[in-house]
Amino acid sequence: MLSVTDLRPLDTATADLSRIIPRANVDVSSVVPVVAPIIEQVRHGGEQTLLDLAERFDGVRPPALRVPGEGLEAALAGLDPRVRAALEESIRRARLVHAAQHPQDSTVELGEGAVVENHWIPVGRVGLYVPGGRAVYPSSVVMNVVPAQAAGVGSLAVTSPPQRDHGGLPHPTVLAACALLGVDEVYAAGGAQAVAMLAHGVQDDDGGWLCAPVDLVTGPGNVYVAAAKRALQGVIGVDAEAGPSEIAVIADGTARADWVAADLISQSEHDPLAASVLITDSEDLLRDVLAAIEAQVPGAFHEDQIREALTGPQSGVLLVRDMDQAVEVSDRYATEHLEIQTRDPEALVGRIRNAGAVFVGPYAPVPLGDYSAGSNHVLPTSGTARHSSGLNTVTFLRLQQRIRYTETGLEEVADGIGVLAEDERLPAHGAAIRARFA
Ligand code: HSO
Ligand code: ZN
Repeated sequence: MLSVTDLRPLDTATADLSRIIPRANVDVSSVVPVVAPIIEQVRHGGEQTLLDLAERFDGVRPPALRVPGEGLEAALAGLDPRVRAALEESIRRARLVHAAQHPQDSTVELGEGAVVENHWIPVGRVGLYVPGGRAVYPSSVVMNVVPAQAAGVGSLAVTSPPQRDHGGLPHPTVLAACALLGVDEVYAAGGAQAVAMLAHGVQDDDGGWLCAPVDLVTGPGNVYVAAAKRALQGVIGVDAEAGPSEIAVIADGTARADWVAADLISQSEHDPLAASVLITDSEDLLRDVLAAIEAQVPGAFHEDQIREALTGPQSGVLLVRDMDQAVEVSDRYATEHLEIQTRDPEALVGRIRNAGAVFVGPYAPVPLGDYSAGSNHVLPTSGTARHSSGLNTVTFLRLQQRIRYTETGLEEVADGIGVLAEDERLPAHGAAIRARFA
């Protein structure tokens, strides 16, 4: 099912790999003009506008935009106890990992009377988007809410598409996860309209806020959600774009072919555009993985979607000379998830620079991170791991510097500032310093 590209003869250090490395053709910018009128509509509309849009795009009219407290409690009461226990364990692990990500404030003394402090301050109000179209992801509630709470965000709104089968409310397990996490502000809105709602807010008839505007919107979504986040960037902050799932596996001849196949298939069930890439130096493993895929896919729950994803241009096998070339290619690909299934994974892991998350060894498959490792599953896709991180506690913090200088401290650098200000032809800058010593 996977196509094979032989990179062994290629000098991958210098070659242009952009056409060789498998990649989905998702063009978010082309969708921005499609979502622009929806954003405008929401900006000038109210609750009814959002309910109209839900009816049009989600095929159901929610009873109200905001899910009432009783709706959250009922969802939690109706939650399967096994699901509840599993969610609680995911939350417990994620809280431990995300608490450890909180940076320390610091104070730096640069001389007598010269101090700069670094303070980490939580974002005031955030909006968390939880998808609910092709699939419903209560696990994404955990992955969005936990880092925001670990950062100390005071005001937090979750929005998720209304479900036809659930009377126009978001999925009950999504609601139950919100309740478990202590989130009581939940909206039945999805798509571009939900992002617009969070960015511009929604007023009631008396001019009060039904949904107050947020400062930052995070969370994965489809291409319309991504386009709306792009269009509204500036009005709000946004996290890195998380597109269709990607998995790359670096494996050698010692890897278990059936496990590698299972992991590649696991992410392909998310989306027909999901990417599964095997990077290997072993023709034997390659043959065995392809055979294992052929054996495992027939009868799979999402068989059609898996086939489409595995045969798409975004998926494939890259045959490399050795593990050095594997690392080089993997870094250029900059995958969302990277698994290392080799004889000595530790020898490679420190050399990987570009990957949203690295799963080390045969007992750390990607679905572990999707649910219960404690790590976050909202990760950068489409090569953006070169410059961006997955969702984490720092996503919800801002660094504020406090500058405390006394007369003595300022005097010490006054001449230097005057010289630099002259050099930049900004004499008023120098004058503001000199005035204090006149
Ligand atoms: N693998 C997805 C996250 C997820 N998996 C949620 C299962 N549920 C992110 O790429
Ligand atoms: Zn997944």
